[in-house]
Amino acid sequence: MALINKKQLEKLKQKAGDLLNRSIDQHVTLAVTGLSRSGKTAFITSMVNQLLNEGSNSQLSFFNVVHQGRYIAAKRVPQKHLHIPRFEYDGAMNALCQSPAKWPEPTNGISELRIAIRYQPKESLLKYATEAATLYIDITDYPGEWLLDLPMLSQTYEEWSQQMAALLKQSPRAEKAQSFIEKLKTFDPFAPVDENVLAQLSQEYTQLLLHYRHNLGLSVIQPGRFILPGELEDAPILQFFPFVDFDNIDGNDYQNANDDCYIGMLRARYIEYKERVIRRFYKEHFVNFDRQIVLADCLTPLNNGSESFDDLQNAMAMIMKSFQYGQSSLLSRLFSPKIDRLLFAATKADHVTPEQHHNLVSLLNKLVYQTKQVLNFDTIKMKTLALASVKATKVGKSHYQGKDIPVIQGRQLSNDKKITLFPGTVPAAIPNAEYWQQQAFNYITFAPAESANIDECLSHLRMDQVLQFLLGDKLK
Ligand SMILES: Nc1nc2c(ncn2[C@@H]2O[C@H](COP(=O)(O)OP(=O)(O)OP(=O)(O)O)[C@@H](O)[C@H]2O)c(=O)[nH]1
Ligand SMILES: [Mg+2]
Repeated sequence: MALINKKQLEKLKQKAGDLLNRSIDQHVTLAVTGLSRSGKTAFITSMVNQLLNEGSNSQLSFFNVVHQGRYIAAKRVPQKHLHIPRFEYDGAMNALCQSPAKWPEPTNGISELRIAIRYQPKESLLKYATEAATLYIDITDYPGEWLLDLPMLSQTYEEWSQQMAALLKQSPRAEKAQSFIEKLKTFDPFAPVDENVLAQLSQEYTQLLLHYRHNLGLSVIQPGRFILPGELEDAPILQFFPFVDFDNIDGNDYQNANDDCYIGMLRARYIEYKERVIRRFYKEHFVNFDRQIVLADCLTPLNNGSESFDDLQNAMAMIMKSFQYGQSSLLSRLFSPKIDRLLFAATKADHVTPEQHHNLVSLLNKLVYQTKQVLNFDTIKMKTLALASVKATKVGKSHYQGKDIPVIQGRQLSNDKKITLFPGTVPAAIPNAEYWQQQAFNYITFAPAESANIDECLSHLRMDQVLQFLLGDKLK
């Protein structure tokens, strides 16, 4: 028998190692969502930053692979889908690290980024044959507003219009909606279509939605693509609106209406939107996600008042429907259960003093689990926590009326001045009338801290717990 020399043996070992390495490479598809301004970009930037710069000022004690010294390194690799925009990590980091530091720009639509983590497997049998393994993570950023469209799939145009009309006629939406509603009352739904009129009215409806979201801080916005159109900007598929006067038209005439009259065309576009936009998103993206984090900014609606908070509550219930597998045949046909971990995070927790974090999580729990009795999450592991992706404040104590009270300190975004304050208490449950009368919460927008360095880890709250929950089991 020919003896193999040491060099050949090394080569063979290397080959075996390569083969095994390849076979234990793993993939996770992680989806990050939340309503606009909830903190998605800041979150993904921080997550990628923590992974890339681990070892340089990192604070990841609850991320086991790091804690156990098995984390080797991470790097960005080319993303999976070439037709999806790349997540702008460098732009976001540049903004956070410039002087004065800035928050990353608002984003619009879906984006993607892939990271490869090299690590030492722990109790794997393969441990003797391989030095390291790789976990690939595909991170997708998509607007939470897109999930708010899901209920439309089970509604006809008439049902949806009735529901939207009811919302538009109530406070706080009614005031601004009045002129739009009046216009629709004088509009003949059976007249031949003039595309320009449809475009004009759709534009007015979109302006209303933008006002509700950005000026009134409301969360229930349908159709979600109207305020975040992505690549569909100006496409006729986004040119429809709810007809608010169904009570005054004849049911038979409506059923028989063709696409060449307004109401027929509105119905046709609504149906097209459901098929081509909503259903397509679920088929092309949602079904492929393994893990999901839903970010919620509970503090801004708390600051805005009870109507804004009620709306967040409704929006959360609508978002939960996307994860409600196996309940209705419509949904189970649309996507088979693949997501096995679902994390809900209350963002911007550095806006409140640490002893309020417990209440913040408890409040988020109330929002998430409000419909728990009708949901079946047997196959999904869920968690809620409070985090700050990029910590902008410091915590301290202040002496006030003979007592030490906890305070936070940061630079106010609006005027760049240093401010120290006790922002108020966070209610542990859905706030009651008494809470709103006290107007107990004071939300100040802070500028990011000045000390960030491009190749160091950003300061955060609980990003390590997030990483452990979302990836820990894949890095054993
Ligand atoms: N203090 C603090 N503020 C944060 C944090 N994360 C986000 N913010 C604030 O929230 C704003 C929105 O954050 P983004 O990360 O841009 O939110 P987004 O969900 O990506 O927003 P869109 O892309 O516009 O939908 C930022 O500009 C900050 O003012 C955080 O961890 N701490
Ligand atoms: Mg963004």
